[in-house]
Amino acid sequence: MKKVLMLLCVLFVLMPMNAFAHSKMTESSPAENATVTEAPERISITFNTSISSISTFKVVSENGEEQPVENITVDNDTLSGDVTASLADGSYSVEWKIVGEDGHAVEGSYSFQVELAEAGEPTPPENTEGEQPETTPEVEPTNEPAESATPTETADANNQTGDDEQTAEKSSNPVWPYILVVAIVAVVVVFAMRKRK
Ligand SMILES: [Cu+2]
Repeated sequence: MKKVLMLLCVLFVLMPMNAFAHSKMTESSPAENATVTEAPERISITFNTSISSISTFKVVSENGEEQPVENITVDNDTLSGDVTASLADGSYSVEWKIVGEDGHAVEGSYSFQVELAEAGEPTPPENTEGEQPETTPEVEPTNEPAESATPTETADANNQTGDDEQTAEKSSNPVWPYILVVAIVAVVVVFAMRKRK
């Protein structure tokens, strides 16, 4: 009996750390804290593990109004959905609720800003392509334009590197060792109880 107890202790100590590591968000589009100049039509959130298909999210404006999101789908580690309203300027929070690979429900949120291009600025009509003058310095060059252009780009770059990271992490951190340990513990416990009789 003592041996069995000792074995149980050893097994508990050996329990892999990933038993305690819940799924977490790694990437998103729009990116966390990003400022986008076009209303996003689609939002996607990527996690460090695959997630259950019952996972969902909602988009809430800064005054607490929930924005319509349709076609929420889960593709392995990515949760995404279509934003059917054209989001106006402001801050939005994406509140996600998922069930991770380890079966645990996890929730969290992040926010992004929408700052649409100024309404006074006319969009160049597409049919005058050939006639466009080479230089149209209508917008006074300040420091701001560069700033608003960056977030979208960095978001894309992040997404790509994030994908690589995830595949690497997934293969080196599988769930089955944890399941195996739980199975062994169960067998040992049953065995110990039988011996007691
Ligand atoms: Cu967990």
